[in-house]
Amino acid sequence: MGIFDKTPTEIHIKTVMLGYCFAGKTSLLARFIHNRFYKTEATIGAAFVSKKIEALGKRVTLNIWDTAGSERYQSMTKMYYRGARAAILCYDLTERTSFDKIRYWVGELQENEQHCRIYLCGTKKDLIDNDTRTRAVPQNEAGIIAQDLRTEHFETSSLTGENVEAVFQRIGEDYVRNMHSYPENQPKQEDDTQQAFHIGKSEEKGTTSSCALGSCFKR
Ligand SMILES: Nc1nc2c(ncn2[C@@H]2O[C@H](COP(=O)(O)OP(=O)(O)O)[C@@H](O)[C@H]2O)c(=O)[nH]1
Ligand SMILES: [Mg+2]
Repeated sequence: MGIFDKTPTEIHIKTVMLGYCFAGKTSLLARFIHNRFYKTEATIGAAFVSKKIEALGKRVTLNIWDTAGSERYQSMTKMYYRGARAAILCYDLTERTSFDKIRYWVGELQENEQHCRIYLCGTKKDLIDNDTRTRAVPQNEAGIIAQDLRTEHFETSSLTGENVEAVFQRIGEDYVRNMHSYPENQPKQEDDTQQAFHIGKSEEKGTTSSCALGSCFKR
């Protein structure tokens, strides 16, 4: 490895789960982490999980934040978004309301973290495979939104596992491919005004501490 190689030895990607409640966020995460589908209670018991994958020949750790029920209050804490490099924005393919909320979540995200890529994810595909009449969101409509927002679009099933790995794999690959464009991988400057900015930011009024994320609201 040469001195000009700025590739960090450890690659961590903060990923956040976003979307309307019951859209299937926790189930998607449970399928990815435990390769299981929990029919009645999708809780995996934590607001934060971590998994190592390989992407483009590099070991990457996905550090994934789930909402622990706080999405019901719509506005997430700034801490949730800060530093996120990927957002899995879930909507339920059989539930129109969850799809109509997409732009809301995109707005929230863009307001809070400009370096985050969005992965649009239509969940519960198995329900549609069983009965096509349950589809509430046409594929081309979701495709148009995805194009508009410059996001990837996936249709997944946490019940069968269809396409679940693919979402997380893509996150890893996109990050590795674009690694040098992120501020955390830029060469460090001693007199860093950006750092001062960040310190100021963290003391901003209304910023809630990370324990707000940990508090779990059971259904
Ligand atoms: N059939 C089916 N049901 C799902 C799927 N994903 C989630 N669900 C169900 O949808 C409900 C909400 O899922 P959950 O993961 O808790 O959504 P969250 O509120 O966004 O975290 C639960 O009853 C899940 O069992 C799926 O892929 N297929
Ligand atoms: Mg959940």
